[in-house]
Amino acid sequence: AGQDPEALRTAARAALSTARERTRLLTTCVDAAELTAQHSPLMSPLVWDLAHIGNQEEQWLLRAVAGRAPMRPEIDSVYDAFEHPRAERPSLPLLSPDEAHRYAAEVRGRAFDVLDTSALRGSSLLDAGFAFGMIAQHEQQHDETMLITHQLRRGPAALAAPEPPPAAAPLTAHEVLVPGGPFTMGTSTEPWALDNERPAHRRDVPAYWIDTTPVTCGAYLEFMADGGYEEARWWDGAGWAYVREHGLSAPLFWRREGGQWLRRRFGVTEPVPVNEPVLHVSWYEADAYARWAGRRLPTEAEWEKAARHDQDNDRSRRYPWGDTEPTPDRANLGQRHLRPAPAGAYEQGQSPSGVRQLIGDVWEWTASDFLPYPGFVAFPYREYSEVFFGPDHKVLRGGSFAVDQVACRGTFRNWDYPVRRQIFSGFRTARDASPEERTAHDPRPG
Ligand code: AVJ
Ligand code: FE
Repeated sequence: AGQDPEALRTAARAALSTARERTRLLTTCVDAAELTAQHSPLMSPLVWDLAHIGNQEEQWLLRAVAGRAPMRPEIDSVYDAFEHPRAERPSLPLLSPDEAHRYAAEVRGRAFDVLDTSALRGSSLLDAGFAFGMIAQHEQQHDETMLITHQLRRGPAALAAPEPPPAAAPLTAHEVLVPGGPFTMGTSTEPWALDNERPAHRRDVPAYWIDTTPVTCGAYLEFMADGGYEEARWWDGAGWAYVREHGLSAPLFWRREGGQWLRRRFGVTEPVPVNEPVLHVSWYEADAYARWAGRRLPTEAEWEKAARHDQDNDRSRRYPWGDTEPTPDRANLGQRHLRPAPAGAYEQGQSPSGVRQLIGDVWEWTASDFLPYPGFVAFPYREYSEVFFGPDHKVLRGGSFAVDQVACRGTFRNWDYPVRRQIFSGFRTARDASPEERTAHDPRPG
């Protein structure tokens, strides 16, 4: 989005409309009983997400931006995510599916009027259409959340999508060496970047090796077959306690039958696809696999440097392939496909050093806690990021097949508890470069 108000308006309208099409699909492909049911204590009823999407849009675009009076002040507390944990939401006086659809549509009509008449500058909320971009991202984040709910739902499939592309040209290497030295992490210029991605700052990252693709189900099966879940030495202490207590022995949605591993995916059971990035693993499982493989998870800075740093001119790109928006030949995003593409797909989307599938396919766990960047300022509300900073949450990067491009870029940061695995989470691994590799490849003089 440039600074021309008409171009900004067009971009904001498109982002909001794309989100709403997806929201409609996710909330009309099942009946009212399925929309109001709670399919897992970890998730809200789908109808809660729907009205919450409308309510956030009303609060930010109609009230904060346009100064309008609340349409239905009595529902604000019902749709406040901080007042009511997810497990509690089914017992709230929720709008019915019809009411929720109508409310969200009414808010949207008025939000488009605001967009058409707004100057899109003059305040940090309006500059570059930020509030509209933020609300489009918020809706897409809930569209991913709702897709997780669909994955957890029992019963026959309600959603279908074409298969992703196959693995492209064979990989020339399974890992690449990223030279040591500083790079610019985060952003101060990306117009719709959220508060936790800001500001841009220099980060020195010593040389390291990183996998060219996410870890596959086939590789993960080797860890399982080697007794990975039975040996404490691979696990973080808290992770070991957790897998023992809950008797975990495979990724979520996997089960073994007749000597074969199967997994359930959106209502369909299929053999575990060995070439596909492993999905639905917790941070603890990712961390244990990496240790078993003699490796480790990349830090968040290592992930971002691999995804963005252009060594030739010491510049950080918006995406691994450059600064242009994602296209279907570069990244698996937006629920276009309802699964990750096989490891090695999307050659067009690779980084200059040949690292693939950094954007899209699976969210990638990193070694890092979710912490503010130096100079962080909460904006526009503390509850988006600030209240989650600290050692309880680990950072995930790169986006999954389930998230739209408006809510995914080289700087985008997601976070969750290390036990979480209903999310579309996978990982890749890294390792330190040897002392010789460090000095040989550090571009700094002396
Ligand atoms: C950034 C994905 C962790 O879903 O809890 C949605 C996004 N924030 N509504 C979440 C979000 C407020 C958030 N994550
Ligand atoms: Fe929300």
